[in-house]
Amino acid sequence: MHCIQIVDSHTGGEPTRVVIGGGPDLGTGSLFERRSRLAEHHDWLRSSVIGEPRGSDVLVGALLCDPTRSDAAAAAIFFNNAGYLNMCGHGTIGVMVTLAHLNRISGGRHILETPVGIVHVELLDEHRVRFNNVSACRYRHSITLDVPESGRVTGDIAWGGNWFFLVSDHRRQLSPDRIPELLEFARAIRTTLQQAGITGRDGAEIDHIELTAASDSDADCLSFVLCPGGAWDRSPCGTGTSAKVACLAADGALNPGQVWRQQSLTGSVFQATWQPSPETVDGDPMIIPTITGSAWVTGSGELLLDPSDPFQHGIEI
Ligand code: PYC
Repeated sequence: MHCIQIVDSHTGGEPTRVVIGGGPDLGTGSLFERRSRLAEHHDWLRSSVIGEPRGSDVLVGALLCDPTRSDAAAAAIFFNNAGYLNMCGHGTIGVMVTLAHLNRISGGRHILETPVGIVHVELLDEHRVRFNNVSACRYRHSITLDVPESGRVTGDIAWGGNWFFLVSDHRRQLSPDRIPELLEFARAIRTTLQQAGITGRDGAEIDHIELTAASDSDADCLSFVLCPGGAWDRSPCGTGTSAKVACLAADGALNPGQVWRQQSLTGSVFQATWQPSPETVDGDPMIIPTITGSAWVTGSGELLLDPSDPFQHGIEI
């Protein structure tokens, strides 16, 4: 029997399952290299932890790894039902609250390593976390798409730690009773992007679709994010909020330091600000988004992988 030790949490309703023991030995090297090793040789961990019957399409996993930097509190590789994420904002908040729950960190500033770079994080209290995300930018402005059976939409392509297509002219109500329709629409947008060969920089797949609308609460924006594996993000999506802020910054619609509050369909809110980044990409300016949100630990325990169980590594159909 193989045992995997986990701690579960949710950030604004979006679950994170942190693997704290029982994972494979990924050897040494950068986190990016270790993520490739995990994907190529040990994908059973992802499918066992996230797949049914133990997990669900909504769940995001985070494998805790030894950091390469001596000043980093931890390193994490994020994954979901479809594969491996570059960065995960709600997951970062979940990892930090989990580390605090385990008494591995105390309040204050910490460094978290991710496969796409260093994230500076501050544990504000038992539940609240603020982090400076990896540098973000808008890549393309006002791309027009003809989405079969849905009509014409215009959106921006932006990097917020993952690739996003952000649409605000969708003529749809963002409300919980419309979720099946929103999922279908967002999936159709993603398929249209793929069929048209529209990508992020260097041909990167745009695997997150973000629909935004004005909020009737005190938030600045309501958002609905389709994740790569087909689920919608119950949180406002940390990388999605970063991508949105990068577009606002590029439009001159949000000043450095000005607060932006983005709300998900569950009602949870992330607060964001931005500052200029010293990094540029192909001569384009980048920003550093700062995201604040809260997480709660919901459980801890062991997953048991019994070699006699035909679904010990999850159901793969
Ligand atoms: O918070 O960045 C995020 C995220 C990505 C996918 C699910 N959540």
